[in-house]
Amino acid sequence: MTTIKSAEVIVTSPGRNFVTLQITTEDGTIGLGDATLNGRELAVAVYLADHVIPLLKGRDAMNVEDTWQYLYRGAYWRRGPVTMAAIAAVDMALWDIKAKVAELPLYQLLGGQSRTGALAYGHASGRDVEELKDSIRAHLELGYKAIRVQTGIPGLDSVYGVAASAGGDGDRYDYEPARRGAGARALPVEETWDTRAYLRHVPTVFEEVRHEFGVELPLLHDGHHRMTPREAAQLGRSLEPYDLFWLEDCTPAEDQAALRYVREHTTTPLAIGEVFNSVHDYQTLITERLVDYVRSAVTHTGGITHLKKLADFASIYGIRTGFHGPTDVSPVGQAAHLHLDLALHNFGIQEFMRHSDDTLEVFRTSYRFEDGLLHPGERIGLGVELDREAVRRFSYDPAYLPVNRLADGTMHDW
Ligand code: KDG
Ligand code: MG
Repeated sequence: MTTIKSAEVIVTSPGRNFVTLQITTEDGTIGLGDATLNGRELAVAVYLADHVIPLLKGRDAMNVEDTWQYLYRGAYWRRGPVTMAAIAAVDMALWDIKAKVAELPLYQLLGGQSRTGALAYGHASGRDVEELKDSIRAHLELGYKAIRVQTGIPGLDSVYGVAASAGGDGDRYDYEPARRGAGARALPVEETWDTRAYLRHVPTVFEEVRHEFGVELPLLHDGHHRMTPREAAQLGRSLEPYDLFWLEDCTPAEDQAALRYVREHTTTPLAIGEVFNSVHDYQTLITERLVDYVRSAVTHTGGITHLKKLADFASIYGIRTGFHGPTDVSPVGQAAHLHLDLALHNFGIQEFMRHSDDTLEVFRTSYRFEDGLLHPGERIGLGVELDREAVRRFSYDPAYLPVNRLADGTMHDW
């Protein structure tokens, strides 16, 4: 019997917070879904517990599409990160169950293997160029075949996304951007930002990196939504000689039309979408071919059902995927990405940061990283199991993403 018997929200914090939905059917099949929304975790946990779980009992777990539409249309209030993360968790869990019932790894239900593994990119960063080069070397030694390059900026104390720069609280800023400010209350860390200094410095860094590591290595860069269209066009142009794989999130993502200006002024490939939660957020970007890669995460874009629709829509316009895979997407969400990556024809690249050892104790995964490629493994379903004893060891610990201010104190975009 594949009728849903129960569903439970599990919040755990093995180094960072994760929200997981576990759905159990009458015959005891268990499905897992990731509902983690970095810095706003409890909003999704409550939405699931109070508004979604009561609707699930008695539904047939096999009807994945119908349940998706029921939760999306039934809410009346469409989209939004909280709603879409909650729907995503249900959707992932139901796909997990369906693949377990079929006794197949999930990618087999999504079309089977289009490739032997998914090209992954890792995160290299450094406070200065020497530290950055060391980080790139370390990633190459680990087997990475594509590398995201982030750098400290002279004159700025800390830069979001740069491991080891001092954060607003003076601690090392290892790559977990959600942290607490100083003091008893968990306020967001405040950082100072200077776009002109950034635009001056970044091309000089890519010059040195290309000089040292050659022209072949695929290099990526994340602008974290910090530029105006004109500034983004300037950066895109100044990076053209260094032949980037992509420039990510150059402008604030909600302004789709901004990418028209950027596109007209630079041939640097563009990627966007980690903060999007619906295929509708991409309508202009895709139909006008304003980007080269769609960056959604399965967790924040309504799950496997909706992400597959996005990928198929993008494929019609020759646009590829590059799903968002930082450590705030849990191993459950990352496993879902890998099954899609293996199956989708228009797969481009997969972001990959290894989760901490504590996290991997809580979430027992079957996926593997070998020679620069990720593979979801052959375990049936998503291939992730939750260790309930380990879950209990790590209780919720509030943390927020930092905010940026300009030198005059004004809040800055990202
Ligand atoms: O929660 C925010 C992070 O997921 C984000 O900062 C990571 O920009 C990011 C990336 O590209 O991985
Ligand atoms: Mg990003």
